Amino acid sequence: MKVLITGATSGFGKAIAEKFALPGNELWITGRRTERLDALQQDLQQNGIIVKTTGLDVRDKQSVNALAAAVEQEWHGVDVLVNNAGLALGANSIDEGDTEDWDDMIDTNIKGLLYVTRAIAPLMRRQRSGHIINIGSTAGKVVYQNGNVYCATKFAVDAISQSTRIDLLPHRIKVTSINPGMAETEFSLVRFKGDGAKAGQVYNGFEALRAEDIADTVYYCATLPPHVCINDLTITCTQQANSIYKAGN
Ligand code: NDP
Ligand code: 8X3
Repeated sequence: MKVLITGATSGFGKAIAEKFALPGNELWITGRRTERLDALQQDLQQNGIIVKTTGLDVRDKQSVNALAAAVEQEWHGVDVLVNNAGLALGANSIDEGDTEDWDDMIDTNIKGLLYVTRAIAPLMRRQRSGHIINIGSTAGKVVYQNGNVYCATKFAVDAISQSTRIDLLPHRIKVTSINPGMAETEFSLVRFKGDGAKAGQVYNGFEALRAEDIADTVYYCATLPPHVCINDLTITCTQQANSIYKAGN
């Protein structure tokens, strides 16, 4: 299986790369922090896995198209695309939000995902197979206070997944949207701009999902028989019901 992953430098994306690092699979890992990509590549290659890396900011359309051209030249096709790169920035009331943060979230979570899909889907169409796995969120199912623009981007991912599935139906391309609840990755550290204490508080008092839980789920979806597609899957830790309802200890 040839697997292309965006945002593989930490959290879900890194765990997904590690999960798929099995004999017979080839990985193409991307993200902006290239030193992390190189370290992960070295780590996985020690086990004999072929891993390619590309420093990629999904907001940069030209870089995305260059990646797709390289993938076409070297792989000729892609079996699984995991559109994972994404982020939340800030958690403010709509009347107090930082519009720069809004731009970054919209450009990454919506437009970046679209650019990558637009560039890679034709390779799948040509081979008449493929699987696009979009990482959405419980925030794309139920909004929460101060989630406003982040939630909107994940609602957009939900809509894009649904319509991509319909558009690519004639080409035998699967589209799966995986919607995780709260998971302890670097997500909150990024959201709170490096404030570790604030980020840690988010997960205090309950056992959140781990990156490996999502990697296992992605792997399960990607290894079902060719005639089976999980369209939409919401996964939370046991102490969370949705974006709003959580149980403490
Ligand atoms: P992390 O912060 O640990 O990882 C985010 C990844 O996205 C990093 O590899 C980062 O790489 C990459 N990324 C961010 N911006 C860009 C960009 N412009 N171009 C390319 N890559 C980028 O968080 P998670 O692993 O938790 O997040 C992964 C996805 O899961 C996101 O889409 C997030 O919205 C979603 N999610 C997270 C949940 C959680 O609670 N953790 C729950 C539900 C969904 P780099 O900075 O090196 O570019
Ligand atoms: C991340 C989950 O609840 O922090 O998508 O928005 S949440």
